Amino acid sequence: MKTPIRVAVTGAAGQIGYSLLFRIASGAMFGPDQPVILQLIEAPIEKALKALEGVAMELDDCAFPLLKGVVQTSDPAVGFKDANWCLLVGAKPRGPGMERADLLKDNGTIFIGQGRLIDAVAAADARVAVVGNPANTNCMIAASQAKRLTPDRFTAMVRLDQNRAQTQLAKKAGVDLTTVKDIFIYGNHSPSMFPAFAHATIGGRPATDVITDHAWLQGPFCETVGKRGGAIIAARGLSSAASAANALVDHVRSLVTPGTIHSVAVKSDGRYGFDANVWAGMPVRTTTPGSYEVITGYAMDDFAKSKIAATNKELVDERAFVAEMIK
Ligand code: NAX
Repeated sequence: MKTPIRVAVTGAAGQIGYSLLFRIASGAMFGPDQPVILQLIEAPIEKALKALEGVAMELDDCAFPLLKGVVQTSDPAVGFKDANWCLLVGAKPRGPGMERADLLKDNGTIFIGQGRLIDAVAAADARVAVVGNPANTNCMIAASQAKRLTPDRFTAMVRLDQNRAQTQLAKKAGVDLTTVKDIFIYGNHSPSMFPAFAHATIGGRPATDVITDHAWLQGPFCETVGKRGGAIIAARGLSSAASAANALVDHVRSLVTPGTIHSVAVKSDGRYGFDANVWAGMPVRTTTPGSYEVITGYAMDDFAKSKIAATNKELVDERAFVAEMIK
């Protein structure tokens, strides 16, 4: 039996948490022979902590063979202690009439604290995956506080966008979605993101040869993927949760599986036209479990360049809003 890995999850009693924890405990994230200890962190709010108790009871009731312990806490110093993976799902939602700048600052405060604590108490091999929005900038903020853990340990999730894009291409082409490969998300996890269809393949052929309606690719396809979160809220009355949890399972599973090529928001070093030091979605190849290299060399045409410039501008603007906080 392998040594259990410790997985800290913030926002554990929230919507995404409720879909996510059972998948982790069942082995979907780290594999069928990897035991886990869940370290569940909630905001210090009575209702949230009570709900967390209920979630922990349900985890018990599943009798998952791989689940070797559950910690429930509102103290992140306890929750992140010795964690090998820190999944930062909890965040303050945007309230009615709230300005984006205020949302960025409120969440900035949370992610500064969490970044510092993770750096101080998490395991030496700790990896961090940020889901709570604005995910890219929250990730940058958390990483900015780390002295021990290098910036490559901090990733933000754009996998839900990749999964959405893959399905949309398959539906348009009328093919099984497993035949759609190499569709990567560039930039921010927001409607400005760019799903780079020109590099995708369908059944081994360029997606742009299979889908000849290029106006659809440039227009409705990009828009549908970018605004899918809003469409789900409009239909369900709640934001994406099961699909977001599933995407986080995919994000981490891909990051622990060498050879996998997938979209991850990582620290930019200026590649693909992104400003250095923003966290931007781009294609990576997992090298060793938890580590990756950015795939370089995808050529961008004028359309792609203009989309990347727009999403990069949004990331740079977000960074400007929180610049004072992360000095
Ligand atoms: P919920 O509001 O259902 O749950 C969030 C939970 O986080 C709550 O239980 C809350 O008490 C807790 N929380 C808040 N601050 C906390 C803190 N400082 N420490 C620990 N826990 C804290 O939201 P849910 O639907 O689960 O979504 C969570 C986050 O994911 C949101 O920020 C959401 O915008 C974001 N999303 C990101 C996606 C992505 O692809 N990157 C897609 C889905 C989702 O919209």
